[in-house]
Amino acid sequence: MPPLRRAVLATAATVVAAALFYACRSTTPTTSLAAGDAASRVYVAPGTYDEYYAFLSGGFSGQVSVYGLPSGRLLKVIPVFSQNPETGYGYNEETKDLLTTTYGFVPWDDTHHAELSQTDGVPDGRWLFINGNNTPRIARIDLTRFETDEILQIPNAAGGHASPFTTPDSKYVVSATRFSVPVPNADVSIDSYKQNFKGTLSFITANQPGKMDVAFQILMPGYDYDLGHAGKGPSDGWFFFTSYNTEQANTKLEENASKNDKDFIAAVNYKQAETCVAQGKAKDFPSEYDHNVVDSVSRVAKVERKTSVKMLDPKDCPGVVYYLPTPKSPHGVDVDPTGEYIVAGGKLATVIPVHSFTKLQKAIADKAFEKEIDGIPVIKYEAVMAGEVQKPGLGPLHTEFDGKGYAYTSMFISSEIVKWKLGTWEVVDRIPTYYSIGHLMIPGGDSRKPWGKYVLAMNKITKDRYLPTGPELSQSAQLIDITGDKMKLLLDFPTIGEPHYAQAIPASMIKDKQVKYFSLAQNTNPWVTRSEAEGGIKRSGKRVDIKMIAIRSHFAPDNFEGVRIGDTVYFHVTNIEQDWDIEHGFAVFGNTNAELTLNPGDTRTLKWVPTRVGVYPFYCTDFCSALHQEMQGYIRVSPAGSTVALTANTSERARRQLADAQTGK
Ligand code: K7E
Ligand code: CUA
Repeated sequence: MPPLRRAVLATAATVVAAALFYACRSTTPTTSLAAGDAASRVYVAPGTYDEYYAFLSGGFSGQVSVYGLPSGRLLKVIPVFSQNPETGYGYNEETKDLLTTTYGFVPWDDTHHAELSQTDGVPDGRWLFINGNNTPRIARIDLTRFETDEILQIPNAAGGHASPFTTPDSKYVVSATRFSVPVPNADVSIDSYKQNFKGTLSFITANQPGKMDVAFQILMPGYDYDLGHAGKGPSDGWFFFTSYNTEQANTKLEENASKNDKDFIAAVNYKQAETCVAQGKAKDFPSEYDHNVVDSVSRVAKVERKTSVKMLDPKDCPGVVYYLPTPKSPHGVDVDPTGEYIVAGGKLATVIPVHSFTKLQKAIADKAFEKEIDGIPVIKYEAVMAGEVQKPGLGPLHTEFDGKGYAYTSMFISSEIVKWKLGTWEVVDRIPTYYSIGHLMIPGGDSRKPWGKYVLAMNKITKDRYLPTGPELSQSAQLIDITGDKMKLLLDFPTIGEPHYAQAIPASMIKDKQVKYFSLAQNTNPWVTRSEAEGGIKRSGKRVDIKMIAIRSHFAPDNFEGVRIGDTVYFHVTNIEQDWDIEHGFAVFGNTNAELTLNPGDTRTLKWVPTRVGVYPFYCTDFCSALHQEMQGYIRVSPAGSTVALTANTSERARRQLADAQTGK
């Protein structure tokens, strides 16, 4: 959250003071930082598993990190929007195209919101979606492989922040523009903001792997659209987005976008939008965007360039959007498990405002509008407001639910989580966090049926919590028990990048569905090498393709000659192991690219442009066996125009190892 981050740095002293102030008023004793039985509550004995998978956004790392809860053990980093030399993601030829956009190859992005797919309003463990914030995109991660499979670029948008929140059936995930821009983007004066800048709300079809697309976009007034959540139960069919900067400032927003007492939640009736689109009321709007998909059979990513979207103007579709006045510069918008309450986090508000879906329906029927903006009726605050949580603390941002009638709101400025009761709006408990909490997460906590049990606080500042590591300290997550009346701190653990949102799901819903290896017989990578005999080297002009296998503990072939300066070499390496977790790696001396990590049964390709004459070793980078250090080979590079013959040999040693393996020695 860059703007708030900046604010933090500017007012660190105030923040700490506020945190202390609130801590003193807290009903939780702060002298004992953790619950007495905390150690046993988070202890996952060697050889046993965690109860939940937690998926944390990596913020400016661009990736997802997977932790076990309650232990806080890091299980994996899933590369998504940033290249990852650890695995070759975004470097190897098979995955590079996942990071292609209409702006070219984008090797980095900023991820904010991890969102599990849902069935009937409950996370189902099929996929994890996550947004790219800077160059707006949405990625789908397959949870049988923990791999990114698909990335869709969002056109006519800038800052894909309110994303990728899902409808209860994952028919759609959404993306909204945090930064309004000219739509279509054009060379105009920035001072013409009020005339020329627009927002868009995008609905992306999401329930078929490999087929994500922009179903339609809704053209909105030029505000900043910040976060969103779908309705559920009675409010199923609606989507809610917060907006700020309804002042439409284009400079010094910290002051100029903080003037209005209330900004808006946009309540979108997306079933109505579907109807209008079906009736031809949306315009075909020329828009270039890329859809990148990993082919499920060849496992090679491909780019498809799209050229148009359906753009719906609310003026042409009455009843599609209403504005709900909401104090003050709201950030999060969260819908409770019953689907009745819509909770906003007004960063600068002194209350937590809650809207009622029932009242919204009545206000629409009664036309209880105060005005209209660009065809969007603005509903009277009193007509839609269900209640306000009084004196919750300072800087409410995000709310999650435990499914037992309570809500938990993160308070950024006063650094705490506040627990309050839906319906009575009374604060019933509070617990300090260290420090400056952003998102918080309860397993299933934005769904129809939260699993409850824990709330995870994800904090921006960790001063005093961990061993110092130079000027920048780790960001921090804190696990808090919510099974009793009082919240209890159980555990601190550091995170990778900056966590914004996270989601968690019972391990039992994912762990037994894991792919253990890829079938070599079904590998349709065009450069697959299924056996030693299929390996070799081939020249086509200045392109040289090398096909080789990796198996414990050799490459074959492993000696190559006949490559010349001016050639581009592609190493196509197939790991022909057919067993779980038997990985190999591949790296070649002097390469300016990365290594390859090879899953069993997988083919990956590394591009190498040799620039100097000589003999270059390559080796396995993953310690795979007792003879891993023997898993090496050489490639000879001769001058341009050399007549050295193009050859690929399998070394004596490799042949011997193979013979030994075959005779079971
Ligand atoms: Cu509040 Cu990007 Cu969801 Cu960060 S955002 S905290
Ligand atoms: Cu293969 Cu080390």
